[in-house]
Amino acid sequence: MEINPTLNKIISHFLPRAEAVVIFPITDGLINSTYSVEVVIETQRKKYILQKINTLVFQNSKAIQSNIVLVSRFLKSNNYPHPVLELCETSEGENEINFEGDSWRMMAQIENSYTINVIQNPEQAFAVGAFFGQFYTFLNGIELNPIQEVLPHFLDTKNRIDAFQLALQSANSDRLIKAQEQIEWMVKHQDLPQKWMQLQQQKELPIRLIHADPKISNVLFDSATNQPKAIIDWDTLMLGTILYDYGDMIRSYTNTKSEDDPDPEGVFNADVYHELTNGFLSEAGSFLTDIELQYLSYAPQVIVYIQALRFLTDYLNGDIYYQCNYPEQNLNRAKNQINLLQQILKI
Ligand code: GN1
Ligand code: MG
Repeated sequence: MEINPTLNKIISHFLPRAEAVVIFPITDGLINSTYSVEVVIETQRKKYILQKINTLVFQNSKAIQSNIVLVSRFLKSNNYPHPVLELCETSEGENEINFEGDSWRMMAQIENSYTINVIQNPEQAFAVGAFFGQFYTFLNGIELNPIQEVLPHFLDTKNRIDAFQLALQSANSDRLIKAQEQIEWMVKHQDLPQKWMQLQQQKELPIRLIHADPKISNVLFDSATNQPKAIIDWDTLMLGTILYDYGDMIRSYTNTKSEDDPDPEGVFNADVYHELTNGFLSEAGSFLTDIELQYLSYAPQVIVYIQALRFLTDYLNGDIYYQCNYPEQNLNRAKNQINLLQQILKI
């Protein structure tokens, strides 16, 4: 295999004695650029993940690596029974390098595993819900102060709504026309996140360490047992309400279609909704407080609404945030989220 010389140079900063033998891109993520790398070190073959961090999104990327190291250490020292992320270090002890203006990092690949983009059945939803519940149970004791803020305003709903309003004002007429139906739907339902914003402003929900991107493609499954094996993509580890994560799990796992499929037919799996919730509560139910339980079913509505708003905003802005493979992908993503939300609102 022809190895890209630039990637090879970057790899050599982390693994000076390794020879890269196989490199291919992994295109699931919407933000960073990711590669699977197989190297030979002396006679041993080993697999890694190499990533170029999107520094337009993650302006303080060093904070990400610092959080990952803290959380990995904490989980290991508390005997968390699953693999954690292990970042590579350069000879200077850095977990990230700057190469020609870009930030790169590498980590060991968690082998004998695979990812999926759609949950296969309600039992699997229960298993993943419980797996995340266990992750939060272990994270419960971590000291929150040293966790750095990676994405200011990420959870700030008002900020998302303001960004949408701005996009409406600056979008070109072609996109405004194509997205008219979705814009109208979002505006008509603008009261939906109001209570959530009030809870945020009044700081009523407990602050915990959350993953903030628990979508299904961020779970590795074991190739032998087909059970959840590891949670990946810790870039958005941050302090916030656990209801955000629960809502995002419902958003991602109940969706029977890919995130850019605009077809409303059968988009929502209600059995997955219930089993995911049962699985999550089987582990996290013991520490959730009354107010968290009170707003549990409200969270998915808000999180899906906000995700639809984010995709629509990016479409109106000309696709500057999410990676797109074809022109109307962000609009299709927004349609998919709205279709899903229409069903979630009937629950
Ligand atoms: C982005 O690219 P990925 O999988 O890390 C986004 C999430 C969205 C998700 C939607 C930092 O996640 O917030 O929910 O796309 N991450 C960021 O698929 O914006
Ligand atoms: Mg992510």
